[in-house]
Order: sequence, then C-alpha cells, then structure tokens
Amino acid sequence: MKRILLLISIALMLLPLFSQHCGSCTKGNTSKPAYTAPTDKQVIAAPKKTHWISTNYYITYEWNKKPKIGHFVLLVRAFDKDKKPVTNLDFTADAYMPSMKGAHDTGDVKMQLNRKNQYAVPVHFMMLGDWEIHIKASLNGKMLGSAFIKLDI
Ligand SMILES: [Cu+2]
Repeated sequence: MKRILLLISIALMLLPLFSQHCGSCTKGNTSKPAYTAPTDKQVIAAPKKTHWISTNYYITYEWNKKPKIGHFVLLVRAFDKDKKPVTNLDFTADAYMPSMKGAHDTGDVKMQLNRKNQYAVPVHFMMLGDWEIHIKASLNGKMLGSAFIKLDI
C-alpha cells in the first residue's frame, strides 16, 4: 500500500513535466508563465495610429527602422486630450514572443524620454516570428493604462 502511494505521488510530481510541449523552447524550461492574448481594443492598430491609454491620454508609436532580426528602438509619444505632447508620464515596455512566453521576455524596461519628447526603449529581436510589446503607462507612480504592439518579423 505504501509503495502504491509512493508511486502515485511520484507520477503526480512528474505529470507537469510531460504536459509542457514546447518544441523550440529551451530544454528543461518547465516554468512557462501563463499567457493571455490582448484583445483587439488593447492592440495599437499600426505605427503612428492614435491609441487612448486612459480617458485623458493617448499615445502613438513608431520604430527607428522597420524591425527584423537585430536591435531596434521603439519610440512612443504621449498626448493629452487637447493633442498637446506630454512628458510627465512614465512608460515601460515588455517585449516577448507570445508563442514562447517566458523564453525571452525582457520584463518591464523603463522607457527613456529623449530630446524629441519621445519615450524610447531598445528592443532586441533575436528570432523570427510573432512578437508582442506590452507598454504600461503611469502618472506619479499610479498605473494609467496599457497597450500592446503586435508584430511579425
Ligand atoms: Cu523565440
């Protein structure tokens, strides 16, 4: 009886290892974080398109160059209701591959305001495929809203 219980508990411990199917992931990566796809409303339609992050602020984005494999810079501009540029917000960007969540997520990286009033962050695309950037905006330490950029490189 004791032996059966032991076998069952070993089987239960091993079960999660077999439920992880990720052909191209790093071997031994069993801690894949949960991924929830953003809704269409949360995704910024295209570069230079207006996207409201809260009732009072909207953003636009562009890349320094058309992204492919390599290092690129994501640039975000923020505006208020009167279409005036604002520079008192804080932005972070988290870049990851939705199909390989946890494999090369950058985590929330603070975007730096440059002289052109753009919030900038370097992004390294090391693999072809679908990528997502989750941008989070805050004001005086309080979360305002977030948006997603989707791209296929
Ligand atoms: Cu990947």
